[in-house]
Amino acid sequence: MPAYLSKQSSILIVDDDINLIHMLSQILKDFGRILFATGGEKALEIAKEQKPDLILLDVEMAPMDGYEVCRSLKHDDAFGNCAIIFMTANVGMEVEVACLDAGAVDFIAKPFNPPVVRARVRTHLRLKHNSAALESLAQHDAMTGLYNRGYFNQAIESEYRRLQRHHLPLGIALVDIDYFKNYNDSYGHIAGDATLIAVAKALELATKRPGELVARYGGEEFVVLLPQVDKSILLQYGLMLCETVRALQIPHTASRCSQHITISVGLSLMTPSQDTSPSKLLEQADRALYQAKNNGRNRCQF
Ligand code: GH3
Ligand code: MG
Ligand code: MG
Ligand code: MG
Ligand code: MG
Repeated sequence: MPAYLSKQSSILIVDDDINLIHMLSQILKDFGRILFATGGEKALEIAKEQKPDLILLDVEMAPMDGYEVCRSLKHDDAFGNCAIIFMTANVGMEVEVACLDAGAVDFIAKPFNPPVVRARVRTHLRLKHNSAALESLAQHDAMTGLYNRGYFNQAIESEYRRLQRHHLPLGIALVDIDYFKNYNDSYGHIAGDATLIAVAKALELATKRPGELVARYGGEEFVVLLPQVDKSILLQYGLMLCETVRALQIPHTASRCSQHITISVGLSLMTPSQDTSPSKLLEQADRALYQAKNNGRNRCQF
C-alpha cells in the first residue's frame, strides 16, 4: 500500500449526522486515521490541532455551515494545507460551483456511493501527498537535507517583518568551511561531499531553539537564522558552532589553520526597521565573515 494510503494520512469527517460519520468511517478506515466532528466550530478546532490531510465536509450544518468552515480553513495557514471535499444532498451546478469557489478540491453528492467516495478520497490523498513531496523538494538541498537558499530567503523576509512588528531583534550566523578547496584537492570531491554532509548535520544538531533555521547558503557556506537573540547569546552560539565542528575531528592536513576541518563564522544582529533590510543583515554577516577569515580563520566574530 502506498504511503499516502496508510496510517500516516489522516481524514477528518465533518457532518451533523452521526450515522453518516459512522458509515464514512467504515468506508475509509483503511485509508488512514479517521477523525470526526459534528459541527463547524469543533471541526476547526480539530483541524488546527491535527492538521488532517483531507476533510470531508458537509454543506448543510448549523450554526456554521460547510462554506464558512471551508473559507476559515483556507484563510489561515495554521490549518495546514488540507484537501477539502464537500458532501451535500443539495446537488446542482450552482452548489457545485459554490463549493469549489469556497476552496474545495472536489464534491460528492449525497446519498453517496461507497466505491465513488473511496476512489475520490484516494485520488486526493495521492495528490496531496505528491504536492507535499514536491514542496519539500523545492525547499531543501538534496545533498545535505538542510533548507536551501530559496527557502532561507523567504524565511528571513517573513521573520524580518514579524520581528519588526514586535520590535524584537533578529540575528544571523554565516558559516564558511576553512580551506575547503584544499580539502577537495587533497582528499577528493567524494570525501568533500561527505564532510559537507557531516558539517551540515553537526550545525543542525547544534541549533536547538524554536524558530531557528539552518540552511545551505551556497557551496560550503551555511546560514543560520536566529530570532530574538542578544549579542552575547549570538556570540556564545557562534563560538559553540566553531567548537562543534572542531570536535568532529575530521582530518584536514592541507588546512593552513588547523590539522582538522574548521569553520569561520560571521555574526550580525539588528532590530528590523523600515530603514534597513534583510540584505543589510546578510551584508553585515558577510563582512564579519571576511574579517574572521582575515584574522586567521577557525573563529567567529561580529
Ligand atoms: P576559505 O578558507 O577562504 O573559505 O577557503 P576555501 O578554499 O574554503 O574557499 P573557496 O571559496 O576558494 O573554495 C570553496 C570550495 O568549496 C571550492 C569548491 O570546490 C568547494 N565546494 C563547494 N561546493 C561543494 C560541494 O558540493 N562538494 C564539494 N566536494 N566541494 C564543494
Ligand atoms: Mg448536514
Ligand atoms: Mg566559501
Ligand atoms: Mg572563499
Ligand atoms: Mg571556505
